Amino acid sequence: MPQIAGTEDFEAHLDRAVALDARLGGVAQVLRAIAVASIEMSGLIGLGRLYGRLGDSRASTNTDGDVQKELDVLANDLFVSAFKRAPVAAVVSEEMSEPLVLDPACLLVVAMDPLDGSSNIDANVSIGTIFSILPVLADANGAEAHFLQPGRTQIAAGFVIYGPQTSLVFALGSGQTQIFTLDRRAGRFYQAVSAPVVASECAEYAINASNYRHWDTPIRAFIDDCEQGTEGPLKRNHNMRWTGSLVADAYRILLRGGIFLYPGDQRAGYMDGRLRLLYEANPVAFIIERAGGKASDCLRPILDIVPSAIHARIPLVFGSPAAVELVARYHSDLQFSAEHAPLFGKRGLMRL
Ligand code: AFP
Repeated sequence: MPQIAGTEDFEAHLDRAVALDARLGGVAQVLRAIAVASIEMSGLIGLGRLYGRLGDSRASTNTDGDVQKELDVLANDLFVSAFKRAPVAAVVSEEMSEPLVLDPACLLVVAMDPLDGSSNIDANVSIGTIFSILPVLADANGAEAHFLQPGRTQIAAGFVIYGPQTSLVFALGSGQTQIFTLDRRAGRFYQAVSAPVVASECAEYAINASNYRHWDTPIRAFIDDCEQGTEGPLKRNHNMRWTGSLVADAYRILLRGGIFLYPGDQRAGYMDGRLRLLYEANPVAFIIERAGGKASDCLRPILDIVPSAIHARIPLVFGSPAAVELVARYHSDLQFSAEHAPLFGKRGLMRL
């Protein structure tokens, strides 16, 4: 089967970007390192149990307090090794409690979730590597300071999804989002979708509905309205998808629209939701915004938020702009939220 004629390969794409803006030279080297490491990751994941018990839990836990899976640690080591061969000053990872300093003379830092969705490894569901590339701060007081910048300062960001296809989804510099897919026969990534645009409207929502009883009223009201379909105030039927893998939901929304919600809720430790600002919300927000979508913490644009700590959590809502704006209205206008909630009569504004 020949490669689809005319599709640009990843190397040529980066060369062209650097030719247009020489300042992107260092970032291009980091992206090349991510691509090479992800090809190795893709091969290991593709073997599944033939490679080993990748989904087995280890005695160790990560910053989440989550038990680490074999593949979490393997992925972290693999990408850290890759960044040692690239112009990277320091790395923050979900699998490491502190920043890892590599070459302090370099001008870039990388925050990553080396393997997101690891609870899906043994279920053979798409999982991913999520990355955020930031410029170092000239006056930083310690390695951590470089990472406490709002996501709008990212120079490049995105994720690799290890699914039926292994695809590298990223935005670089001021460019639009790009999707490059791995041709295993050649061992190279080729452009699959140039500048995808997130559909402005949304007929599909992604949320873990088992947490309904823990949600605040605005989220309940929005989901209730989605479930009311054409009989409700949104006047359209909705479908629901929840893969339990951020990169899989993000990839689907990038290509067919929809809205993803992981709000804060009343469970212990979930006041700010489950997802991390630095290496999950910011990279996803970066590629979604560059594709015409929106990303918020239910109210504020994700990319404007200054992280309070390197592993800080943040509520995350992203996807079709009209839907993200509507969720913000349910939060900013509680009267609107209350009047919209068809079950308003059965509950007050705030949960008892
Ligand atoms: P794991 O890496 O522990 O599998 O978590 C995946 C994730 O961070 C993100 O990819 C999913 O969207 C979200 O958690 C799923 O969370 P719930 O298991 O609470 O639905």
